[in-house]
Amino acid sequence: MAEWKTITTYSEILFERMDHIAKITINRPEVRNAFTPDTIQEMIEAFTYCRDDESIGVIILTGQGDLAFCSGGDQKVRGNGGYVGKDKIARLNVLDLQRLIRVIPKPVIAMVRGWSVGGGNILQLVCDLTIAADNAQFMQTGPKVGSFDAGYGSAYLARVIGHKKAKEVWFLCKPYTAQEALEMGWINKVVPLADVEKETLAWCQEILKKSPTALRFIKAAMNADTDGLAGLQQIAGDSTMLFYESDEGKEGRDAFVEKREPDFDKFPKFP
Ligand code: S0N
Repeated sequence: MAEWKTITTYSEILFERMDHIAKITINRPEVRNAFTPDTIQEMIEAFTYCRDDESIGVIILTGQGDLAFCSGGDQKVRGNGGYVGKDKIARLNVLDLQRLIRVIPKPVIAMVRGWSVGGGNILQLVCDLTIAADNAQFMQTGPKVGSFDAGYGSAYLARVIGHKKAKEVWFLCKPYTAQEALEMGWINKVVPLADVEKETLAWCQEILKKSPTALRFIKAAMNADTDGLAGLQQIAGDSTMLFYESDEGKEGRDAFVEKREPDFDKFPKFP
């Protein structure tokens, strides 16, 4: 088994790395890795670290133990306007985390063992890829427990598995096996429970051999198709980043700083 090293110690998640791979583990197995606003805040901090660290190329999101990836929002801390953490403010900050996973310009892989339920299953959905153990089960419970995700959890789910299936998932609230989820295109691969981390790491190693800029643009392009102007903003920002690195981009900056007219004539006008 791989040697993981702690990056930062948190109270509700584990945050580790191995070379260029980061792993974020929801660490509340006693409640099937249900999340509180504090769990989410810790995950936001860990994902932000991964985004900023140039040496991290791929991120794994998982849950502690074999019984659950995540069982969604912790119903025992659900207040009247959201989930209540240490600061006593009712929040739905999992929505901020969903956006962060979408915009982080590096592949994020959900590694699912056991239950993937409710808001936890939406986190799995918004990850770029999902590798599941053969004991994984996928389920939405919102209409049973008085909640729903009408954003990525519904509209994006319909894009991924189709409208009829997405409605079935939400209207019936029944569990689907890993094999059924695979057949729906909800996840990428099913492997025996004992092999799930080995397989996930093998996918990470393959991804790490690829051009990070190419991966960044592919992820942004696929998200732009579903995220409207926010998706366009992401891919436009990525293009600006590349342009800033070019001699043509630098000429504009340098001319301003040197108080002279820019000389853009020397740059090719490609067809
Ligand atoms: C996960 C299930 C199927 C596991 O069943 P199993 O293995 O039989 O275990 P249990 O005995 O049921 O559970 C073991 C212990 O864990 C506690 N527990 C489990 N899940 C939760 C939970 N979500 N919150 C709090 N505690 C949980 C059990 O209570 C038990 O502890 P004890 O023995 O002490 O009672 C099964 O447990 C299950 O069905 N769990 C509930 C799943 C669920 O309904 N989740 C919530 C769904 N809703 C959301 O997630 C909303 C998310 C959200 O925040 C949101 C907000 C706005 C917009 C979008 C979203 C979004 O969806 O993302």
